[in-house]
Amino acid sequence: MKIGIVGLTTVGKTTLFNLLTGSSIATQTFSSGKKDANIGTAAVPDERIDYLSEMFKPKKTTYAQIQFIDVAGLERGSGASSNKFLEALRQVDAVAHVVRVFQNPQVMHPEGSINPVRDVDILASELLFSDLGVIEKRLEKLYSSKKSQKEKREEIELLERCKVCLEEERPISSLNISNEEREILRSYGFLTEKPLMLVINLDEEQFYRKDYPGRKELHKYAAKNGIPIVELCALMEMEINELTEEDRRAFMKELGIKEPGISVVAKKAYEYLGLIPFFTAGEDEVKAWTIKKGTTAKDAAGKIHSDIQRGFIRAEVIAFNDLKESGSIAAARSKGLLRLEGKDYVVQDGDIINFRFNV
Ligand SMILES: Nc1nc2c(ncn2[C@@H]2O[C@H](COP(=O)(O)OP(=O)(O)OP(=O)(O)O)[C@@H](O)[C@H]2O)c(=O)[nH]1
Ligand SMILES: [Mg+2]
Repeated sequence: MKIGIVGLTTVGKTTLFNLLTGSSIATQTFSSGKKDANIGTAAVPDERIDYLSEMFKPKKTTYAQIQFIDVAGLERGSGASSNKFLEALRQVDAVAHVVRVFQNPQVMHPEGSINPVRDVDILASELLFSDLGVIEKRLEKLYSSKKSQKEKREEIELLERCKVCLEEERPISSLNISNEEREILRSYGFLTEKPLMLVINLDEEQFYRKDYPGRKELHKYAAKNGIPIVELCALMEMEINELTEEDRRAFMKELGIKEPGISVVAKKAYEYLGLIPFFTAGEDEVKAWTIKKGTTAKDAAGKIHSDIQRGFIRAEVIAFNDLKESGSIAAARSKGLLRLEGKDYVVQDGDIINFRFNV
């Protein structure tokens, strides 16, 4: 899974990127103006993987992974023209919009004050303009060629619909489009078509208080538009991350951070995108795989290898909690908790699966 990090300038995007991916890209109190994207990968913590790893003592343990792409900050009114760097985000699965609410007199807020709903709106328009720019360019090309006008009628009509939608200041995600149309749009990677989540960047004091200017309005806005919100303190958490494991735990407890930022962001993203993990476990490797909710055993097998999908015979399945309670695969088997499932079985969150296949 790929998540793009966007936001106004100096809101803490790169700080968040560092926190999530364990990178140490330099941050400054002024806009970096850096136009090339930072790309990094985060392992999604999962206690179940830790547990399985203890049990199977594999040579390798692989957590689910999320790739994060951090781009330069957007400014009000920069419009389609200066948004070339947004190209790096065309193929992400979701967009995380970082919104500043932290107070920091050393860092200027591009709008001069803390107002999260306003900032969410500004960013939404910038993404809108960016998509509009892409559409206008493409339409111009299609209209200028008589031949493609005939051949690409469907595409032209669809783009015209998207254009009207954007001109009415609505995201493309609000359009009712068929699966086929979605396929046509895919290559464009429209930013307003992507699922959006908000990451609110708090300071320590706001974090303790669990409040900040504009919180109520923001939550109301997000609820109305069905946008998930994550609230965290990127800078504080990043600093804690530089400590030893033991100190880190102590600090997190003291500061009331229940879960590390990557966990919170990953959970929200999984839930929002309708994704779940399943596991494979053995002496060689314990590994988390990510699938869409509702995926059948045979399709899940295809995640691992197309041969396993093609030659699928059965799936040997055990729910994580059943295995944990039994203590071992053998004990679970004798209790009848190890099930044999066919190709249409719908894989559940936390299933541990051994695929039987024939090539
Ligand atoms: N107090 C406080 N300062 C923060 C926090 N997050 C970021 N900052 C500071 O804000 C400044 C900008 O942070 P960056 O992470 O570089 O922001 P950015 O959004 O990547 O900035 P651009 O890429 O230039 O748009 C740095 O000086 C950070 O230390 C926070 O949670 N609290
Ligand atoms: Mg940055």
